[in-house]
Amino acid sequence: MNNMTVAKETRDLLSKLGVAESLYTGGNMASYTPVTGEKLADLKTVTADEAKSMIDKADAAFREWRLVPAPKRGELVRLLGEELRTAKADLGRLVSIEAGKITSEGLGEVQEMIDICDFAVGLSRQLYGLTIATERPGHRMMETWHALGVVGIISAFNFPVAVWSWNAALALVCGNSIVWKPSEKTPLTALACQAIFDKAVKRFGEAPQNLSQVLIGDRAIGEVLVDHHLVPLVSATGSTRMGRDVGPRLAKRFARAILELGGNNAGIVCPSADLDMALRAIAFGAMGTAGQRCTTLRRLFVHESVYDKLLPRLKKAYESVSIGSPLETSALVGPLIDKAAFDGMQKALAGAKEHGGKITGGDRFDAGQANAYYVRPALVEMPEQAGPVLEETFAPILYVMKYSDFDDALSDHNAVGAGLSSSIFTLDLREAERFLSADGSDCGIANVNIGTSGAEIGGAFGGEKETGGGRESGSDAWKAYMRRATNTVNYSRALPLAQGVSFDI
Ligand code: UN1
Repeated sequence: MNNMTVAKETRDLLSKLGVAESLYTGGNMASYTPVTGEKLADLKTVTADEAKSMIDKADAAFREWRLVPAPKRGELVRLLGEELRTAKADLGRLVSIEAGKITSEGLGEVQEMIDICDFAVGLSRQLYGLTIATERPGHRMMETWHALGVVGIISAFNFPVAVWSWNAALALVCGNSIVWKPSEKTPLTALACQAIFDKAVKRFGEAPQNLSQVLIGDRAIGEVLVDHHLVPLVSATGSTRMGRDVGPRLAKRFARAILELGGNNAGIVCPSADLDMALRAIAFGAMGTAGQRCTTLRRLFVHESVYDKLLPRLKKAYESVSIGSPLETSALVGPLIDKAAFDGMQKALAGAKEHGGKITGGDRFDAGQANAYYVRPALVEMPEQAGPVLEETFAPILYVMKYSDFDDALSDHNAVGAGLSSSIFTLDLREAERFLSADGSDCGIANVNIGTSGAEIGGAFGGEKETGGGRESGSDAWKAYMRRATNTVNYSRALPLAQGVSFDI
Protein backbone atom coordinates (compact mmCIF):
# COMPACT_ATOMS: atom_id res chain seq x y z
CA MET A 1 0.00 0.00 0.00
CA ASN A 2 1.61 3.28 -0.94
CA ASN A 3 1.43 6.39 1.19
CA MET A 4 -1.19 8.16 -0.86
CA THR A 5 -3.48 5.22 -0.28
CA VAL A 6 -3.38 5.58 3.52
CA ALA A 7 -4.29 9.27 3.36
CA LYS A 8 -7.02 8.50 0.83
CA GLU A 9 -8.39 5.66 2.95
CA THR A 10 -8.38 7.97 5.99
CA ARG A 11 -10.43 10.57 4.16
CA ASP A 12 -12.86 7.89 3.01
CA LEU A 13 -13.23 6.58 6.55
CA LEU A 14 -13.74 10.07 7.97
CA SER A 15 -16.40 10.82 5.41
CA LYS A 16 -18.12 7.47 6.04
CA LEU A 17 -18.08 8.19 9.77
CA GLY A 18 -19.69 11.57 9.14
CA VAL A 19 -16.80 13.96 9.88
CA ALA A 20 -17.07 17.23 7.95
CA GLU A 21 -14.12 17.74 5.62
CA SER A 22 -13.72 21.36 6.71
CA LEU A 23 -12.59 20.13 10.15
CA TYR A 24 -9.50 18.40 8.85
CA THR A 25 -8.47 20.24 5.72
CA GLY A 26 -6.77 23.60 5.35
CA GLY A 27 -6.10 23.94 9.09
CA ASN A 28 -2.94 24.70 11.02
CA MET A 29 -2.30 21.41 12.86
CA ALA A 30 -0.91 18.53 10.86
CA SER A 31 -1.66 14.96 11.82
CA TYR A 32 0.38 11.94 10.81
CA THR A 33 0.06 8.19 10.76
CA PRO A 34 2.76 6.22 12.56
CA VAL A 35 2.17 3.40 10.07
CA THR A 36 3.95 5.19 7.21
CA GLY A 37 4.89 8.53 8.77
CA GLU A 38 2.78 10.22 6.16
CA LYS A 39 0.71 13.35 6.79
CA LEU A 40 -2.99 12.61 6.97
CA ALA A 41 -4.70 15.92 7.55
CA ASP A 42 -4.44 19.60 8.50
CA LEU A 43 -6.83 20.22 11.33
CA LYS A 44 -8.38 23.46 12.44
CA THR A 45 -7.38 24.26 16.00
CA VAL A 46 -9.40 26.31 18.44
CA THR A 47 -8.04 29.46 20.07
CA ALA A 48 -7.99 29.89 23.84
CA ASP A 49 -10.95 32.28 23.61
CA GLU A 50 -12.91 29.82 21.50
CA ALA A 51 -12.12 27.07 24.01
CA LYS A 52 -13.40 29.27 26.85
CA SER A 53 -16.63 30.00 25.06
CA MET A 54 -17.07 26.29 24.26
CA ILE A 55 -16.73 25.55 27.98
CA ASP A 56 -19.35 28.22 28.75
CA LYS A 57 -21.67 26.49 26.30
CA ALA A 58 -20.92 23.12 27.89
CA ASP A 59 -21.95 24.60 31.23
CA ALA A 60 -25.27 25.70 29.75
CA ALA A 61 -25.76 22.17 28.37
CA PHE A 62 -25.03 20.70 31.79
CA ARG A 63 -27.68 22.90 33.44
CA GLU A 64 -30.34 21.39 31.17
CA TRP A 65 -29.02 17.84 31.05
CA ARG A 66 -28.89 17.43 34.84
CA LEU A 67 -32.67 17.82 34.93
CA VAL A 68 -33.24 14.91 32.52
CA PRO A 69 -33.97 11.71 34.52
CA ALA A 70 -30.92 9.47 34.68
CA PRO A 71 -32.51 6.45 32.92
CA LYS A 72 -33.43 8.80 30.07
CA ARG A 73 -29.83 9.98 29.94
CA GLY A 74 -28.93 6.30 29.77
CA GLU A 75 -31.01 6.04 26.61
CA LEU A 76 -28.65 8.48 24.86
CA VAL A 77 -25.69 6.35 25.88
CA ARG A 78 -27.53 3.23 24.69
CA LEU A 79 -27.88 4.88 21.28
CA LEU A 80 -24.20 5.82 21.36
CA GLY A 81 -23.40 2.14 21.97
CA GLU A 82 -25.58 1.21 18.98
CA GLU A 83 -23.88 3.76 16.75
CA LEU A 84 -20.50 2.42 17.88
CA ARG A 85 -21.56 -1.11 16.98
CA THR A 86 -22.42 0.11 13.48
CA ALA A 87 -19.16 2.07 13.20
CA LYS A 88 -16.92 -0.58 14.80
CA ALA A 89 -15.05 -1.71 11.69
CA ASP A 90 -14.45 1.82 10.37
CA LEU A 91 -13.52 3.38 13.69
CA GLY A 92 -11.29 0.41 14.56
CA ARG A 93 -9.51 0.85 11.24
CA LEU A 94 -9.07 4.57 11.88
CA VAL A 95 -7.56 3.75 15.29
CA SER A 96 -5.11 1.42 13.51
CA ILE A 97 -4.20 4.17 11.08
CA GLU A 98 -3.84 6.93 13.65
CA ALA A 99 -2.38 5.06 16.64
CA GLY A 100 -0.69 2.22 14.73
CA LYS A 101 -2.55 -0.58 16.52
CA ILE A 102 -2.89 -3.98 14.91
CA THR A 103 -6.35 -4.76 13.54
CA SER A 104 -7.59 -6.87 16.42
CA GLU A 105 -6.46 -4.29 18.98
CA GLY A 106 -8.02 -1.42 17.01
CA LEU A 107 -11.31 -3.33 16.97
CA GLY A 108 -10.82 -4.34 20.61
CA GLU A 109 -10.56 -0.71 21.56
CA VAL A 110 -13.91 0.07 19.95
CA GLN A 111 -15.37 -3.00 21.68
CA GLU A 112 -14.18 -1.50 24.96
CA MET A 113 -16.24 1.60 24.09
CA ILE A 114 -19.31 -0.50 23.39
CA ASP A 115 -18.83 -2.37 26.66
CA ILE A 116 -18.63 0.79 28.74
CA CYS A 117 -21.77 2.14 27.04
CA ASP A 118 -23.63 -1.04 28.05
CA PHE A 119 -22.27 -0.70 31.57
CA ALA A 120 -23.32 2.95 31.78
CA VAL A 121 -26.83 2.22 30.51
CA GLY A 122 -27.33 -0.21 33.39
CA LEU A 123 -25.74 2.27 35.75
CA SER A 124 -28.22 4.96 34.71
CA ARG A 125 -30.83 3.08 36.78
CA GLN A 126 -28.44 2.39 39.65
CA LEU A 127 -27.01 5.70 40.85
CA TYR A 128 -27.78 4.56 44.36
CA GLY A 129 -27.44 6.59 47.54
CA LEU A 130 -27.56 5.08 51.03
CA THR A 131 -30.27 5.44 53.63
CA ILE A 132 -28.47 5.90 56.93
CA ALA A 133 -29.69 5.20 60.48
CA THR A 134 -30.17 8.47 62.34
CA GLU A 135 -29.72 8.98 66.06
CA ARG A 136 -32.72 11.35 66.23
CA PRO A 137 -36.35 10.14 66.48
CA GLY A 138 -38.70 11.17 63.70
CA HIS A 139 -35.81 11.85 61.32
CA ARG A 140 -34.57 10.25 58.17
CA MET A 141 -31.04 10.51 56.79
CA MET A 142 -30.00 9.65 53.27
CA GLU A 143 -27.58 10.62 50.58
CA THR A 144 -28.43 11.86 47.11
CA TRP A 145 -26.14 11.94 44.09
CA HIS A 146 -26.34 14.93 41.79
CA ALA A 147 -24.71 15.82 38.49
CA LEU A 148 -21.43 17.67 38.88
CA GLY A 149 -20.96 19.99 35.90
CA VAL A 150 -18.69 20.13 32.88
CA VAL A 151 -16.30 17.17 32.86
CA GLY A 152 -12.98 17.84 31.12
CA ILE A 153 -11.35 14.85 29.47
CA ILE A 154 -7.70 14.82 28.42
CA SER A 155 -6.66 11.64 26.65
CA ALA A 156 -3.46 10.10 25.33
CA PHE A 157 -2.61 8.75 21.88
CA ASN A 158 -2.38 5.11 22.90
CA PHE A 159 -6.06 4.58 23.69
CA PRO A 160 -7.37 7.43 21.57
CA VAL A 161 -11.05 6.51 21.78
CA ALA A 162 -11.67 4.02 24.63
CA VAL A 163 -10.43 6.31 27.38
CA TRP A 164 -12.75 9.06 26.14
CA SER A 165 -15.66 6.64 26.23
CA TRP A 166 -14.95 5.45 29.79
CA ASN A 167 -15.25 9.04 30.91
CA ALA A 168 -17.94 10.15 28.48
CA ALA A 169 -20.37 7.28 29.08
CA LEU A 170 -20.21 7.66 32.87
CA ALA A 171 -20.21 11.46 32.84
CA LEU A 172 -23.26 11.56 30.57
CA VAL A 173 -25.44 9.17 32.58
CA CYS A 174 -24.38 11.07 35.69
CA GLY A 175 -25.89 14.23 34.15
CA ASN A 176 -22.74 16.06 33.11
CA SER A 177 -21.64 17.62 29.86
CA ILE A 178 -18.20 16.80 28.46
CA VAL A 179 -15.37 18.70 26.81
CA TRP A 180 -12.59 16.58 25.36
CA LYS A 181 -9.02 17.56 24.58
CA PRO A 182 -7.59 14.57 22.69
CA SER A 183 -3.88 13.98 22.13
CA GLU A 184 -2.42 16.05 19.29
CA LYS A 185 -1.18 12.74 17.89
CA THR A 186 -4.68 11.32 17.46
CA PRO A 187 -7.17 14.11 16.70
CA LEU A 188 -8.92 12.38 13.80
CA THR A 189 -10.33 9.53 15.86
CA ALA A 190 -11.63 12.19 18.28
CA LEU A 191 -13.47 13.96 15.47
CA ALA A 192 -14.89 10.59 14.43
CA CYS A 193 -16.16 9.91 17.97
CA GLN A 194 -17.81 13.31 18.05
CA ALA A 195 -19.53 12.58 14.72
CA ILE A 196 -20.73 9.21 16.05
CA PHE A 197 -21.98 10.91 19.20
CA ASP A 198 -23.82 13.49 17.09
CA LYS A 199 -25.64 10.65 15.31
CA ALA A 200 -26.78 9.26 18.66
CA VAL A 201 -27.93 12.74 19.73
CA LYS A 202 -29.92 13.12 16.55
CA ARG A 203 -31.73 9.84 17.14
CA PHE A 204 -32.27 10.72 20.80
CA GLY A 205 -33.94 13.94 19.70
CA GLU A 206 -34.02 16.14 22.76
CA ALA A 207 -30.53 16.47 24.16
CA PRO A 208 -29.23 19.98 24.84
CA GLN A 209 -26.78 21.40 22.33
CA ASN A 210 -23.06 21.18 23.06
CA LEU A 211 -23.41 18.24 25.44
CA SER A 212 -20.15 16.88 24.07
CA GLN A 213 -17.44 18.94 22.40
CA VAL A 214 -13.90 18.37 21.17
CA LEU A 215 -11.09 20.87 21.60
CA ILE A 216 -8.53 20.42 18.85
CA GLY A 217 -5.32 22.13 19.84
CA ASP A 218 -2.06 21.91 21.70
CA ARG A 219 -1.09 21.90 25.34
CA ALA A 220 -2.19 25.52 25.85
CA ILE A 221 -5.76 24.50 24.99
CA GLY A 222 -5.55 21.67 27.52
CA GLU A 223 -4.48 24.26 30.08
CA VAL A 224 -7.60 26.33 29.37
CA LEU A 225 -9.68 23.27 30.26
CA VAL A 226 -7.64 22.54 33.39
CA ASP A 227 -7.82 26.13 34.64
CA HIS A 228 -11.45 26.96 33.79
CA HIS A 229 -13.64 27.63 36.84
CA LEU A 230 -16.67 26.02 35.17
CA VAL A 231 -14.95 22.63 34.97
CA PRO A 232 -15.28 20.92 38.37
CA LEU A 233 -13.64 17.66 37.27
CA VAL A 234 -10.81 16.90 34.87
CA SER A 235 -10.00 13.32 34.01
CA ALA A 236 -6.51 13.26 32.53
CA THR A 237 -4.62 10.33 31.07
CA GLY A 238 -0.96 10.68 30.17
CA SER A 239 2.52 10.79 31.62
CA THR A 240 3.37 11.31 35.28
CA ARG A 241 5.07 14.53 34.15
CA MET A 242 1.79 15.78 32.74
CA GLY A 243 0.04 14.79 35.99
CA ARG A 244 2.52 16.76 38.07
CA ASP A 245 1.44 19.85 36.16
CA VAL A 246 -2.30 19.15 35.95
CA GLY A 247 -2.77 17.92 39.56
CA PRO A 248 -1.60 21.08 41.38
CA ARG A 249 -3.43 23.38 38.95
CA LEU A 250 -6.68 21.59 39.71
CA ALA A 251 -5.95 21.50 43.43
CA LYS A 252 -5.38 25.23 43.43
CA ARG A 253 -8.95 25.88 42.39
CA PHE A 254 -10.34 22.89 44.38
CA ALA A 255 -11.42 21.05 41.26
CA ARG A 256 -11.45 17.28 41.25
CA ALA A 257 -8.88 15.25 39.38
CA ILE A 258 -9.00 11.74 38.01
CA LEU A 259 -5.38 11.14 37.08
CA GLU A 260 -4.40 8.06 35.13
CA LEU A 261 -0.67 8.44 34.66
CA GLY A 262 2.34 6.24 34.08
CA GLY A 263 2.73 2.57 34.85
CA ASN A 264 5.85 0.53 35.42
CA ASN A 265 4.03 -2.74 35.64
CA ALA A 266 5.64 -5.95 36.78
CA GLY A 267 5.02 -9.66 36.90
CA ILE A 268 6.44 -12.35 39.18
CA VAL A 269 6.94 -15.85 37.81
CA CYS A 270 7.01 -18.30 40.72
CA PRO A 271 8.45 -21.83 40.86
CA SER A 272 5.02 -23.47 40.38
CA ALA A 273 3.93 -21.25 37.47
CA ASP A 274 2.26 -22.76 34.42
CA LEU A 275 5.04 -21.65 32.08
CA ASP A 276 3.10 -22.16 28.85
CA MET A 277 0.41 -19.83 30.10
CA ALA A 278 2.90 -17.37 31.60
CA LEU A 279 4.79 -17.19 28.31
CA ARG A 280 1.69 -16.21 26.35
CA ALA A 281 0.58 -13.69 28.96
CA ILE A 282 4.04 -12.14 29.13
CA ALA A 283 4.30 -11.94 25.33
CA PHE A 284 0.98 -10.10 24.98
CA GLY A 285 1.59 -7.92 28.03
CA ALA A 286 5.08 -6.82 27.00
CA MET A 287 4.99 -6.78 23.19
CA GLY A 288 1.28 -6.12 22.53
CA THR A 289 0.41 -2.59 21.33
CA ALA A 290 4.18 -2.27 20.73
CA GLY A 291 4.62 -1.71 24.47
CA GLN A 292 2.49 1.43 24.36
CA ARG A 293 -0.21 0.64 26.90
CA CYS A 294 -0.10 2.21 30.31
CA THR A 295 -0.65 -1.36 31.52
CA THR A 296 2.20 -2.84 29.44
CA LEU A 297 4.37 -5.37 31.28
CA ARG A 298 7.75 -3.70 31.76
CA ARG A 299 9.47 -5.67 34.53
CA LEU A 300 9.57 -9.41 35.16
CA PHE A 301 10.89 -11.19 38.24
CA VAL A 302 11.54 -14.88 37.52
CA HIS A 303 12.36 -17.42 40.21
CA GLU A 304 15.83 -18.92 39.79
CA SER A 305 14.39 -22.47 39.57
CA VAL A 306 12.45 -21.68 36.38
CA TYR A 307 14.61 -18.90 34.92
CA ASP A 308 16.58 -21.16 32.59
CA LYS A 309 13.41 -22.83 31.36
CA LEU A 310 11.48 -19.66 30.70
CA LEU A 311 14.17 -17.36 29.31
CA PRO A 312 15.09 -19.32 26.17
CA ARG A 313 11.40 -19.65 25.29
CA LEU A 314 10.83 -15.97 25.89
CA LYS A 315 13.84 -15.08 23.74
CA LYS A 316 12.50 -17.24 20.97
CA ALA A 317 9.15 -15.49 21.15
CA TYR A 318 10.90 -12.12 20.97
CA GLU A 319 13.03 -13.15 18.02
CA SER A 320 10.15 -14.62 16.06
CA VAL A 321 7.31 -12.18 16.74
CA SER A 322 5.93 -10.68 13.54
CA ILE A 323 6.45 -6.95 13.09
CA GLY A 324 4.90 -4.83 10.39
CA SER A 325 2.23 -2.52 9.12
CA PRO A 326 -1.04 -3.04 10.97
CA LEU A 327 -2.86 -2.07 7.79
CA GLU A 328 -1.29 -4.48 5.38
CA THR A 329 -0.06 -7.43 7.40
CA SER A 330 -1.25 -9.69 10.18
CA ALA A 331 1.80 -8.71 12.24
CA LEU A 332 1.45 -8.72 16.02
CA VAL A 333 3.66 -5.67 16.61
CA GLY A 334 2.97 -2.38 14.84
CA PRO A 335 4.96 0.86 14.87
CA LEU A 336 5.94 3.19 17.67
CA ILE A 337 3.96 6.41 17.61
CA ASP A 338 6.86 8.64 16.47
CA LYS A 339 10.58 9.33 16.41
CA ALA A 340 10.58 10.69 19.96
CA ALA A 341 9.27 7.33 21.16
CA PHE A 342 12.03 5.57 19.23
CA ASP A 343 14.69 7.88 20.67
CA GLY A 344 13.33 7.35 24.19
CA MET A 345 13.55 3.61 23.71
CA GLN A 346 17.15 3.76 22.48
CA LYS A 347 18.11 5.98 25.40
CA ALA A 348 16.59 3.55 27.91
CA LEU A 349 18.37 0.61 26.28
CA ALA A 350 21.71 2.45 26.39
CA GLY A 351 21.10 3.12 30.10
CA ALA A 352 20.22 -0.53 30.69
CA LYS A 353 23.45 -1.58 29.03
CA GLU A 354 25.41 0.71 31.35
CA HIS A 355 23.79 -1.07 34.27
CA GLY A 356 24.86 -4.47 32.93
CA GLY A 357 21.77 -5.34 30.88
CA LYS A 358 22.00 -8.05 28.18
CA ILE A 359 19.76 -7.00 25.33
CA THR A 360 17.90 -9.11 22.77
CA GLY A 361 16.25 -7.04 20.00
CA GLY A 362 15.46 -3.36 20.52
CA ASP A 363 16.80 -2.13 17.18
CA ARG A 364 14.89 -0.46 14.38
CA PHE A 365 13.01 -2.85 12.13
CA ASP A 366 12.84 -2.25 8.42
CA ALA A 367 9.18 -2.33 7.50
CA GLY A 368 9.89 -0.56 4.21
CA GLN A 369 8.80 2.83 5.59
CA ALA A 370 11.60 5.35 5.99
CA ASN A 371 9.48 7.78 7.98
CA ALA A 372 7.93 5.30 10.37
CA TYR A 373 9.45 3.80 13.52
CA TYR A 374 9.10 0.06 13.76
CA VAL A 375 11.28 -1.72 16.31
CA ARG A 376 12.11 -5.22 17.39
CA PRO A 377 10.73 -5.56 20.93
CA ALA A 378 13.56 -5.66 23.47
CA LEU A 379 14.11 -8.31 26.10
CA VAL A 380 16.72 -7.16 28.60
CA GLU A 381 18.24 -9.45 31.22
CA MET A 382 19.22 -7.25 34.13
CA PRO A 383 21.52 -8.15 37.03
CA GLU A 384 19.45 -5.90 39.29
CA GLN A 385 16.62 -3.38 39.25
CA ALA A 386 18.46 -0.15 38.48
CA GLY A 387 18.63 2.81 36.09
CA PRO A 388 15.92 2.85 33.41
CA VAL A 389 14.20 -0.18 34.97
CA LEU A 390 12.83 2.16 37.62
CA GLU A 391 11.17 4.41 35.03
CA GLU A 392 8.39 3.96 32.50
CA THR A 393 9.65 4.05 28.92
CA PHE A 394 6.69 4.00 26.52
CA ALA A 395 8.09 1.33 24.20
CA PRO A 396 8.37 -2.48 24.09
CA ILE A 397 11.17 -3.12 26.58
CA LEU A 398 10.86 -5.96 29.08
CA TYR A 399 13.47 -6.04 31.85
CA VAL A 400 13.91 -9.52 33.31
CA MET A 401 15.44 -10.17 36.72
CA LYS A 402 16.13 -13.38 38.60
CA TYR A 403 14.95 -13.82 42.20
CA SER A 404 15.42 -16.42 44.88
CA ASP A 405 13.33 -15.12 47.78
CA PHE A 406 9.62 -14.27 47.36
CA ASP A 407 9.71 -11.41 49.87
CA ASP A 408 12.62 -9.80 48.04
CA ALA A 409 10.78 -10.11 44.72
CA LEU A 410 7.68 -8.54 46.24
CA SER A 411 9.67 -5.70 47.70
CA ASP A 412 11.47 -5.03 44.39
CA HIS A 413 8.10 -5.27 42.66
CA ASN A 414 6.81 -2.39 44.77
CA ALA A 415 10.02 -0.35 44.73
CA VAL A 416 9.13 1.92 41.79
CA GLY A 417 7.26 5.22 41.55
CA ALA A 418 4.28 4.00 39.56
CA GLY A 419 1.56 1.70 40.89
CA LEU A 420 -0.81 0.78 38.08
CA SER A 421 -0.92 -2.92 37.23
CA SER A 422 0.73 -6.13 38.39
CA SER A 423 0.60 -9.91 37.95
CA ILE A 424 1.77 -13.06 39.61
CA PHE A 425 2.11 -16.40 37.87
CA THR A 426 1.82 -19.20 40.42
CA LEU A 427 -0.23 -22.27 41.27
CA ASP A 428 0.64 -21.85 44.94
CA LEU A 429 -2.33 -20.46 46.84
CA ARG A 430 -0.17 -18.90 49.52
CA GLU A 431 1.88 -16.88 47.05
CA ALA A 432 -1.19 -15.83 45.09
CA GLU A 433 -3.11 -14.65 48.14
CA ARG A 434 -0.07 -12.94 49.61
CA PHE A 435 0.35 -11.00 46.35
CA LEU A 436 -3.25 -9.79 46.60
CA SER A 437 -3.05 -9.04 50.33
CA ALA A 438 -2.41 -5.81 52.24
CA ASP A 439 1.35 -6.31 52.12
CA GLY A 440 1.36 -7.70 48.59
CA SER A 441 1.26 -5.74 45.32
CA ASP A 442 0.78 -2.01 45.92
CA CYS A 443 -0.91 -1.45 42.54
CA GLY A 444 -4.47 -0.51 41.60
CA ILE A 445 -4.68 -3.69 39.53
CA ALA A 446 -3.28 -6.99 40.82
CA ASN A 447 -3.82 -10.14 38.78
CA VAL A 448 -3.17 -13.85 39.21
CA ASN A 449 -2.22 -15.97 36.19
CA ILE A 450 -3.11 -13.31 33.65
CA GLY A 451 -0.99 -10.46 32.37
CA THR A 452 -0.91 -6.83 33.47
CA SER A 453 -2.74 -5.39 30.46
CA GLY A 454 -6.14 -5.88 28.87
CA ALA A 455 -8.40 -5.07 31.82
CA GLU A 456 -12.17 -5.40 31.39
CA ILE A 457 -14.33 -2.30 31.82
CA GLY A 458 -16.37 -3.77 34.70
CA GLY A 459 -13.63 -3.14 37.24
CA ALA A 460 -12.38 0.24 38.43
CA PHE A 461 -9.32 1.16 36.36
CA GLY A 462 -6.40 3.16 37.75
CA GLY A 463 -3.44 3.01 40.06
CA GLU A 464 -1.66 4.30 43.11
CA LYS A 465 1.41 6.43 43.84
CA GLU A 466 2.75 8.22 40.75
CA THR A 467 -0.01 6.68 38.65
CA GLY A 468 -2.17 9.38 40.19
CA GLY A 469 -4.79 7.55 42.27
CA GLY A 470 -7.76 8.10 39.93
CA ARG A 471 -10.29 5.44 39.05
CA GLU A 472 -12.25 5.29 35.82
CA SER A 473 -14.55 2.83 34.11
CA GLY A 474 -16.44 0.22 36.17
CA SER A 475 -17.30 -0.61 39.78
CA ASP A 476 -18.21 2.60 41.66
CA ALA A 477 -15.89 4.88 39.65
CA TRP A 478 -19.07 6.80 38.68
CA LYS A 479 -19.10 8.45 42.10
CA ALA A 480 -16.24 10.73 41.07
CA TYR A 481 -18.49 12.17 38.35
CA MET A 482 -21.23 13.24 40.78
CA ARG A 483 -21.57 15.29 43.91
CA ARG A 484 -22.99 13.73 47.03
CA ALA A 485 -25.47 15.50 49.29
CA THR A 486 -26.26 14.14 52.74
CA ASN A 487 -29.90 14.91 53.54
CA THR A 488 -31.50 14.78 56.98
CA VAL A 489 -35.28 15.19 57.08
CA ASN A 490 -37.15 15.90 60.31
CA TYR A 491 -40.75 14.66 60.11
CA SER A 492 -41.39 14.99 63.88
CA ARG A 493 -42.79 17.95 65.82
CA ALA A 494 -39.65 18.35 67.93
CA LEU A 495 -36.16 19.59 67.16
CA PRO A 496 -33.71 17.28 68.93
CA LEU A 497 -30.09 18.24 68.25
CA ALA A 498 -27.46 15.66 67.39
CA GLN A 499 -24.89 14.67 70.01
CA GLY A 500 -27.46 15.54 72.75
CA VAL A 501 -26.68 19.25 72.51
CA SER A 502 -29.32 21.55 74.02
CA PHE A 503 -29.86 25.09 72.82
CA ASP A 504 -33.21 26.34 74.16
CA ILE A 505 -34.16 29.87 73.33
C1 UN1 B 1 -4.17 2.75 28.71
O1 UN1 B 1 -3.17 2.20 28.27
O2 UN1 B 1 -4.19 4.00 28.87
O3 UN1 B 1 -6.14 -2.58 30.56
C2 UN1 B 1 -5.43 2.05 29.02
C3 UN1 B 1 -5.82 -2.27 29.41
C4 UN1 B 1 -6.81 -1.49 28.58
C5 UN1 B 1 -6.75 -0.04 28.86
C6 UN1 B 1 -5.37 0.56 28.85
N1 UN1 B 1 -8.14 -1.99 28.86
O4 UN1 B 1 -4.74 -2.58 28.91
